[in-house]
Amino acid sequence: MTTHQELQAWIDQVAELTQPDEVYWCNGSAEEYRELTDKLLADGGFIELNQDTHPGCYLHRSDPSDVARVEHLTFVCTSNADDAGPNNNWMAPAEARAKMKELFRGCMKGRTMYVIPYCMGPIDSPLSRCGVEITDSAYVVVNMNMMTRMGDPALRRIEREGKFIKGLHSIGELDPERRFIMHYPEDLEIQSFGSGYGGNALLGKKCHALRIASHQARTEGWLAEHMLVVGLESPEGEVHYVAAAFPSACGKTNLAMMIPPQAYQGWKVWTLGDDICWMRIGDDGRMWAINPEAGFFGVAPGTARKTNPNALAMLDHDAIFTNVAMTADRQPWWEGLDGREPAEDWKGEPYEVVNGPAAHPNSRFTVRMSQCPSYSDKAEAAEGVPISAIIFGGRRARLVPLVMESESWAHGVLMGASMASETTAANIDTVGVVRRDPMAMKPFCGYNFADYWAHWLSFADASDKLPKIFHVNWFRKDDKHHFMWPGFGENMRVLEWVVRRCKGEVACAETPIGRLPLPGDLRLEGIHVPPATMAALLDVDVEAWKAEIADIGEYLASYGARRPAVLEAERQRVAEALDQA
Ligand code: OXD
Ligand code: MN
Repeated sequence: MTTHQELQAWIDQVAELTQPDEVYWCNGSAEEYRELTDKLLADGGFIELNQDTHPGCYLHRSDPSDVARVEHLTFVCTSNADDAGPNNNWMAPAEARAKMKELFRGCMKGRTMYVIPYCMGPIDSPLSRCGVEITDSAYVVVNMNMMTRMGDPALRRIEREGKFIKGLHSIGELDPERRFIMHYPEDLEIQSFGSGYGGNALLGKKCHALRIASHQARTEGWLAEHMLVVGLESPEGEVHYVAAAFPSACGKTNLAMMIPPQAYQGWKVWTLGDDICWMRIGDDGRMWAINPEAGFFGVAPGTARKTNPNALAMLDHDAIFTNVAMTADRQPWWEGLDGREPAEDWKGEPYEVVNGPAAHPNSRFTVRMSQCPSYSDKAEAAEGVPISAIIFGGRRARLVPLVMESESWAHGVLMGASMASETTAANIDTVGVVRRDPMAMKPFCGYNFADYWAHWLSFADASDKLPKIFHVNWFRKDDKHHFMWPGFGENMRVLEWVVRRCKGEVACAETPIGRLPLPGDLRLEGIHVPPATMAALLDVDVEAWKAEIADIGEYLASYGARRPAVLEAERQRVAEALDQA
């Protein structure tokens, strides 16, 4: 089925090992999508939702033990354990391969083996990279159809280029005891067994576009990041593109589809991606980015008219829902959605409050990016978009100001490397536990974080037109545990300051921890944030920051001798500035 000998040999070898009834090469056509949907409807893999209110929408209920990524069963298998680093689970490649071979042996008997050639990124972009996923799940194929550019055009590119990432997936028996997600970055290969859930099974996403791609990016001189990408268009029609990294549960999808508030009449926010960004320095010295994905695999609960009207608008046709609840008239439902009532919960039981949430908290929607009302016309651009600013952020009830700009690229890398988020404790009286999640890549960096920071730092000398780096915190709370900043669309006010800084239009306050807005430079008309609250949001508590910087020092030191000296020197520079403040 292909002129690519290595690919054909691999397919033959996998078929011999896994023993499927048939091998099917996916072409990515609309007809194929319809046939697979019919098959899923016939065998119970899909439940038809109300086709009058939600044409082309289907519900998939996963095994109740298979509803999330499994970090403890996810391994990076490098020849040398130190290359995977303390940030990853490691297994020797030979041991991992032997273990997986036994799991895969005969696992596709009675099943179809689907071969999915796919391209991460616009099909004609030099920044894109291709892969082939082999899977025994039709649910995976239809999801990959929305999430990637898959089928014949991708296969032609693979045949032309020669190089592709090998991903082998089987749902196995969905037994949590026989479940592993293995990555072999040195061989550009992924093996996943025993899960049908998104991040474990749609191998183009976290496995390829982050874990393997981060390794590939290091060897090829680019960056594969866990970042959303948006375009911010001013009333004058000038667009600035921003890439932003936040750990889970910090509103990345909402920010990616933000609608500017009333006071920002004439401004537009354009969505390019909500999860992953690949960037490289272009011939002009600027950083150019693409979103390798073609769809959204978003968390459904909390998606509401108030938080994300654009997401709601794209979810009433041609979408796959996984583990959401259903109304009596078979419309999808999740917590936060008003105007409808759940009748069946995510397990298919009659909904009872005592059984917990109706939709699983990690229930998802899969939808093509082009269905988003704020979809950018640059999302398919082969050259990508030029990035003006990189934003890091976390959920911090205390200490971290609403926004700050780094002094330099190295300082920005320190801001990213020391990023942290608080666990969202059920008891609002407990300050959440602060967990470091550098660049929001803790579960996704396919190699040693120390080497990853060194790779980030290496860009400093590569160009004098790099994006400016910022850090934001939408989640500060006052003594009464109320959020101090309104968030959501109002974050536009912070983004405007970021853009104005990039354009050199506005001055700033120099502080030991970075550059902060001067009073009055954040536009506040139309919202009520009292001056004392605003001052607190932009305050630098020197003593508390000394403790934070010491804690960051301990964290970086846990990476031992591989921790880049430049990063530690930068940390000491900030520590000394605090001592002198
Ligand atoms: C995701 C995640 O699913 O980051 O995107 O966990
Ligand atoms: Mn993510």
